Amino acid sequence: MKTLGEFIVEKQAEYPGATGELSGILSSIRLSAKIIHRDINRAGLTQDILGVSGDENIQGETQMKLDVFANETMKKALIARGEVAGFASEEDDTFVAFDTERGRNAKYVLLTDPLDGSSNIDVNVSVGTIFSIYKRISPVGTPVTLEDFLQPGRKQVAAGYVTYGSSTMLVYTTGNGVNGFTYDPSLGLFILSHPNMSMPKDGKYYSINEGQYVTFPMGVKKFIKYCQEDDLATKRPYSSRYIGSLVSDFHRNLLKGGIYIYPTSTVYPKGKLRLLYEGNPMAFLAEQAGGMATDGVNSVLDIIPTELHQRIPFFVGSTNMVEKAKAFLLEET
Ligand code: AHM
Ligand code: MG
Repeated sequence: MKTLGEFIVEKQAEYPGATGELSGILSSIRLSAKIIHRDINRAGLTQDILGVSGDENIQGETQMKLDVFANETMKKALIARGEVAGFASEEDDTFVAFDTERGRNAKYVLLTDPLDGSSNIDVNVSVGTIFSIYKRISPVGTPVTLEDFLQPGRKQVAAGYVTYGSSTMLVYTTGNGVNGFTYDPSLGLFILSHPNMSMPKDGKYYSINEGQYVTFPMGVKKFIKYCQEDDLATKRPYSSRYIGSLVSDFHRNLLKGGIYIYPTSTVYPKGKLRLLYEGNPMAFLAEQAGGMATDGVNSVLDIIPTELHQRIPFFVGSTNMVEKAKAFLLEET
């Protein structure tokens, strides 16, 4: 039985020059995950957690109380430990530079969607936390700048998510495979339960908000029809599964094989999901597990970001399914 803490120490020892900063960040994320887990589990018992906060985020989306709480939890855990130089979140207007001596001298920045799938909170359905870590570009010793956050996903040093589902799991990569840890609340420990996770090349699930069908581009409509057709060789029809929480849908597809899609639509002409907080970390995990992620044309990890809250169309999952979806899109252009 190996704990996340032991695993982090073991991995750090494989890099003799490592300063332990990345390990420190992962420990802060582990702590945030435990706090968010605790509060989500009690959500039905307290009005402090359920419902809307009364505010909107920069993208005009209603913030839930738990969105705000999870964002503050992540920020505080990282500030308290002084492990990162800066922080950017889906819930904040702009990035935060941790302008203390420790912050200025830190090497990494962290980006997060602190509570993904917030529409699920009030109905007791799974939600998640997503994180993405880069080495800063600006000189150590100075406050971080916007360019530190606008790096292509290919440059990520680590990325992962926490899924608060029937059990809570933390899944992450540092570019050397993907490992999953299940939380044992009685011990307060994450235990390595899913070493070297690998996404099946073919899957049986497609995850998309089909209620929005009429708003989708023709290539996506045709791919949905393809998923529904009978074919023995490819084991179609595939089953439709859509939780409405990227983390949970991705997690199922990672384990069982499948594709998650949030395309462009007449409602979201640029797509809904955010490149930096959702697209890049999930794309990094997918590729590390043998899957793939595209915006329909390019690999998500190769996109050069131009703004913090940039949105993209997102296709992620089992390689053969994503390739097939891409082919349908290409045919229609
Ligand atoms: P959020 O980060 O504000 O929760 O939004 C992202 C979520 C994804 O997790 C989920 O797959 C999608 O938005 C659901 O959107 P929709 O209700 O339009 O299908
Ligand atoms: Mg999200």
